[in-house]
Amino acid sequence: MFRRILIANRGEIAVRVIRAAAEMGLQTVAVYSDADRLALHTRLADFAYPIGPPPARDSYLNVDAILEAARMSGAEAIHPGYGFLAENPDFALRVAQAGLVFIGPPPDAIRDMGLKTRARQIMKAAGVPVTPGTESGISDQQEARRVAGEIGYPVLIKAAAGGGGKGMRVVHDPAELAASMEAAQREAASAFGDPEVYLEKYLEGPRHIEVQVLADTHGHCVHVNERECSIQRRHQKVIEEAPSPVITPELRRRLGEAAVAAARACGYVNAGTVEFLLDRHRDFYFMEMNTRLQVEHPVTEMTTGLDLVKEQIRIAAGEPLSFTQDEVRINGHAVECRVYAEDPLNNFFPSTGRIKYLHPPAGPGIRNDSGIFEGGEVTVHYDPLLSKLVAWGADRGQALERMKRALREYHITGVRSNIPFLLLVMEHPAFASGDFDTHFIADHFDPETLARGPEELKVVAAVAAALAQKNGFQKPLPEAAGDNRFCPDSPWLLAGRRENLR
Ligand code: MV4
Repeated sequence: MFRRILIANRGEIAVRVIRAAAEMGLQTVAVYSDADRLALHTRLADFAYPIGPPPARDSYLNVDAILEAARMSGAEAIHPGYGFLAENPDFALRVAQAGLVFIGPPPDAIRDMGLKTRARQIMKAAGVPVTPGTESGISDQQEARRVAGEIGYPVLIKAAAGGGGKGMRVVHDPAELAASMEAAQREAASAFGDPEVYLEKYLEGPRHIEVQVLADTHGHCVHVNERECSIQRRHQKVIEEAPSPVITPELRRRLGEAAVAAARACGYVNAGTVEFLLDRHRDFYFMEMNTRLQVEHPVTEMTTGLDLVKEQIRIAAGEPLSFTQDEVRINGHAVECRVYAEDPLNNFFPSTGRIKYLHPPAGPGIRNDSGIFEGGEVTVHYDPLLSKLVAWGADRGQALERMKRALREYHITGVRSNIPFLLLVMEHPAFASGDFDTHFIADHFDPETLARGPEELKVVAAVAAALAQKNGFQKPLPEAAGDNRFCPDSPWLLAGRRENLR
């Protein structure tokens, strides 16, 4: 086992990795940009090295600075977290060339799964179901027209170097094909530096189901169940849960076997995720393989009892998996909300600023993986994720009740957050019933309606005004609604009490 590892990341995931390493008795090395001198990960690690100015390309993407910090600190391995360098095969290679261990998959697996057409070739050859479509890039209009005719409309144009929805175009009619293909190629070229696109049959209203796999260096590979990730907004996941409300034990076994076959087919080692689309007939198709620890890994941890980061570190250190497929269980249900610094009343525009007041939720069944603190700043430089709020329950109903309770407890001022929006989703009958697909948010939440704000807010504002009038304005009003630290009889606080709203 390693003695010391470096975490090439920031925010909640750097904190998450530091905690796993600390529990294993390992020393931790943080790297930080000038913007993160006082950040949580910088303070929690045993050692911390500055790696450059705030923009990620000058710091968290600066391979030379990170490798130099590893050398100076005496770290033996590097955990990349997610984002930044996590799925960069050249970084994984550089780490190995520096005589260090990359806590992640082999560079070839990262490269192969990063090329979506190559991934489809490998999966098809391994007998993993893929959506009807092409396994190589398409360059000219004639070929596109011919292939789309064979597959049958609607078809989806995807970027070969892509993923995450960029460069994607749905085509319903042959007349739209040429223009859509040019647009997709342009978008792919600017987003990925590669204009290559390919075609797939477009599945309407699929669910996004992904399977977590773990593979060691001794040839063992297991799956540790699925996550339901259909609740997303513009290809950004918002709510994830485990298990999926629609997966039966029989379907879970088949999905799991397909995921393990996918991992084996690309020579996978370490933790990875195989994403599938599930159609209305409960048929599933390989979509992508993510060669990193995922943001939503906690819902798997809460329902299996595993610590996926510790498993990653043990695998990287050459240890065999300590359990077999038969020993994997599901205990209860877990749901995760991604709490973002964005304004649901303003088309989810990112919200930056200093966090003036923070009261994170806690209590039975609640886990809040967070990288923020009171006095900390949310900047334009990094991802606007504030924290990942996870609720566990003996069943889905209890997990959802706990999540709603925790969202109502969660107070943050200084930046806007999507917490009110998350509550609206939690309270939606279609979400509660489990009957939803990847279009859920687009279908049920109109940005203009959201921008008008909830009706209750108007009632709360009217009651607050009346109470302020009645009590007189003896106390200075807090600077923002909800900031009641120094104003226990704030009209906002009083108006929020049920008895005053009756
Ligand atoms: C699809 C699809 C329907 N049919 N592929 C979106 C992100 C990228 N990873 C692939 N995506 C999709 N691929 C076929 N053949 C629908 C989507 C899709 C989607 C997938 C997962 C989660 C949310 C989504 C929202 C819209 C479209």
